[in-house]
Amino acid sequence: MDAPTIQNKFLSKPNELGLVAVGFSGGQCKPGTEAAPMALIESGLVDQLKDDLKYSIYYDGKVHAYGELMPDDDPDYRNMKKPRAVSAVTKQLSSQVYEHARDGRFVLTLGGDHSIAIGTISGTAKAIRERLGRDMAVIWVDAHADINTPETSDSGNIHGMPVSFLTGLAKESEDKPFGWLKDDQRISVSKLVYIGLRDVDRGEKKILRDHGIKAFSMHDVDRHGIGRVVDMALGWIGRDTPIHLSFDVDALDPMWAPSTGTPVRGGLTLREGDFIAECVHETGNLVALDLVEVNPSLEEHGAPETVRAGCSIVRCALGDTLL
Ligand SMILES: [Mn+2]
Repeated sequence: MDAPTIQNKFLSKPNELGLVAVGFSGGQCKPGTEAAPMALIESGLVDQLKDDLKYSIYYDGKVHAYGELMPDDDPDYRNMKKPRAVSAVTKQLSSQVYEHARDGRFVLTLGGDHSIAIGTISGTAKAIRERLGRDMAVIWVDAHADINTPETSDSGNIHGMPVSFLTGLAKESEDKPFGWLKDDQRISVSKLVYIGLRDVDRGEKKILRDHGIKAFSMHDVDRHGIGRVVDMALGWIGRDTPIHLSFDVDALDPMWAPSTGTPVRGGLTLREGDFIAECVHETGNLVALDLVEVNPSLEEHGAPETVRAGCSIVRCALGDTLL
């Protein structure tokens, strides 16, 4: 492997990579995703990014569990489970990601469950606004839309709600959980595009329709093929827009990524997942990537398949090529 040849349009230090390892699983109920960052790193991911793809890695060497931020008491609020814990973690993560992005580096965040995207995307969006004076787009690759408001959610698990907070469909006053999230940290629903959806709640379908949010489900992947779908997704957000890619490993079919908390059959192949990441890299517009919902405890022998799939997605998004 060699250093990427694609010129990045929006990073001032494109060969620098800020890595944030988030060992937090409080946005849902199954323990295990907090172990994913270490499993990914131990499988050699960071060494590959450094030695093969020639990135300078900026990493504090820690998997952050944010134990010091956990409240003693965290009763449900607006139907949300662990609202104060998730709010405190994502607020802290937002500033960690912001610091890397403000310095003009790429930011890679290894989760953790998908609630952490409230932190990562808010951090990148704010930094990109400050550095470049422009809005960022988000490509959300997932089996689920994760756009429930607290009120439309059946489960109350916040990993099903991050997009509603990030787009401002759900808001809170200053003194309440997620009240820290401000408009300069949010994204527009018109700059959001989904790929891979196949398990969308009824309330979420209404939200997607009512706000005209662009979404490519597995039906669209079947109809058009992944190549056309990625073209259409990139066309929708515009060819000259910074992109934050938030990749939930459950977008992949459980055949390729079985170790995840909410697997849904009928998903992307590993090649289709890699292809999305490759194409987004090729735009030269990618400024940040999340890889979330790998759960090593749900597969015997520490989830080798799912960890390998996750590593592959990350390498592709960072410029690895087949030839
Ligand atoms: Mn998700």
